[in-house]
Amino acid sequence: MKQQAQAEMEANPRYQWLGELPRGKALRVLARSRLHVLSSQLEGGASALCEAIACGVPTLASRIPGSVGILGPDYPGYFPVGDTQALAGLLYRAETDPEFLQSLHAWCVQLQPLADPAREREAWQRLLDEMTIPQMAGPAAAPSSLERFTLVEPGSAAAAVDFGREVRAGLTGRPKRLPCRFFYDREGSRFFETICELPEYYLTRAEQEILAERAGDVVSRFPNGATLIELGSGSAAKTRLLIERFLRRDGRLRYVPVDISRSMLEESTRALLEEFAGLEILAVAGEYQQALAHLEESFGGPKLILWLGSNVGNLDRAEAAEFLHSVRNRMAVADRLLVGIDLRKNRSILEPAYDDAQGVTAQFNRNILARINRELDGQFDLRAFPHRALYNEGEGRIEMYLVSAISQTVRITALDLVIPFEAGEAIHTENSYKYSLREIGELAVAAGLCVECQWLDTGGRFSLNLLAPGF
Ligand code: AVJ
Repeated sequence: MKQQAQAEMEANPRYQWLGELPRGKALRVLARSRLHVLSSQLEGGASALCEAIACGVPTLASRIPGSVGILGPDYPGYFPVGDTQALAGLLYRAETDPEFLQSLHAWCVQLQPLADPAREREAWQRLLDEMTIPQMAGPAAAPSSLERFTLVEPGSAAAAVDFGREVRAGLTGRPKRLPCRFFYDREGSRFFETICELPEYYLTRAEQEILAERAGDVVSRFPNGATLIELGSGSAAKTRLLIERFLRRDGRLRYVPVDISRSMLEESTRALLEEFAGLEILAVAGEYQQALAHLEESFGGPKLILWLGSNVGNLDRAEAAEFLHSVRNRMAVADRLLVGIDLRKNRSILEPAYDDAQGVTAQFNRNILARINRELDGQFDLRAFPHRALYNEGEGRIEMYLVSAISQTVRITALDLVIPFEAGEAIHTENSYKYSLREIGELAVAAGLCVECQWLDTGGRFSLNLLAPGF
C-alpha cells in the first residue's frame, strides 16, 4: 500500500501520503482539514468519525451501519461501500459546491455535543465508578488515600429529574408537602451539622455519650476482619469512636458509608482516610434503597450496619419496620444492626430541639425552598415562610412546616408552575418519629429482628440498640 501511495504521489500533485502518524499529529492534520473521508468497508471507523465531529470537520462516509448509527440515515455525505466513482463524485462536489460542503458541515456541528470530550470523560468515569469493586489493601504496601477510596453513585442521573418531579407533586397536592430527603444538598448538610451542635438539639450528644461508653463493647462482639457499613453517615463524627476501636484491635477496617449528600461523603471520608492509614472506604452516594444492594456484597467477615442519629425517625412506623425488614433480609446470622433511636419525651424538651433559639433549624428547613430557587429557578421569598415545629403527641412525632405568612403566589420557572398560597397555609416538610422502649421492641419484632442490647444515655433521652436477625 505504501508503494502504491508513493507512486500516486509522484504522478498526482494533489495527493500526499503522510504515512503512519502518532495520534496527536493525526488529530492536528484532521483539525486543519476541510473534509474527512471514512472509506471503511467493515465496522471500525466510529472513533475516526467521532474525532472528526469533535474537531468540527465534516466526513464523507461509506454507508456502513457503524457510520449510519452516528450520522443518521439521511446524512447527505454517504457513498456506497467500495464505490470509488461515487466517492470521487462527492469529493468533486464538496470542492466545487460550497453549499454542499456547508450542509455537511452544519450536519456534523449539530452532532458535536455527542463527541464532547468532557462529556465522554464523565460518562467513562461514571461507568468505571459503577463497576469498581474494592480490593483489600495488600499487606506490605502503604496505599495512598486515593487507593483506599472508592465512590459509587448509583442513582445520580435520576436524582435531578426526581427533585423536580417531587417538588411538582408535593406543591400541587393538598396539603402541600416536600420530602425531607431534599434537605440535604451541600448547604442543607452544613446546616444540619450546625444543628447537631446546638444546645437544644440533645440527640447527637446523647448518642455520642452512649457510643463513647459502649464502642468497646460493640467491637468486642465482632471477629477480626468485620466490615462497618453506615446508613446516612453524614459527617461520620460518631462513627470515629467505632472506627478507632476496630483499628486499634485489627489494624485495618473496611468502612462503607452511605449518604444522600455526595459532598458530605467526600469531605468526611477524605478526613478519615488521612487520619487512619488502615482504613479502606467504599462510599455510596445515594438513597437507602440503592444502598441495600451493597449490603448483599460479600466483604468476607461479618457486617456491622450502623443507622445512627435517629434517622429512622423520618420514616413512619410502618415504613421503618418495612425498611428494617429489607435490611434484615440481607443480613447473615453473625451480622448486627446498631440503630440510634430518639425516645418519646415531654414536648418542652422536644419542641425547642426542633425550633432553636438561634434559628438554625429554621434555616435548615427553609433551605429546601432555597434549593428550589437555586436548582429549579424558583422565586420563593424565604422571609415569607416562617418555620414551625410541633410535637404531635398522639403520633409521637415532631412535625415541621413552612407556613406562608401571607397570601401569595410563587413561580417555579423550570417547572413552568405557579403555586398559590393562602395566608397561614403550610408546607409539611418533615416528620421525626420518637419511640418508647416498647415501641422499639415492637419495631424490631415487626422487622424480624431482636434487640440484643439496648443502652440509654444518662439523661434517658436517647437509645442505642444492637439488633440481631431473629428466627
Ligand atoms: C437527621 C432525621 C435525625 O429528625 O432529628 C433535625 C433531622 N430535622 N432538626 C431529626 C432534623 C430538624 C434529624 N434526623
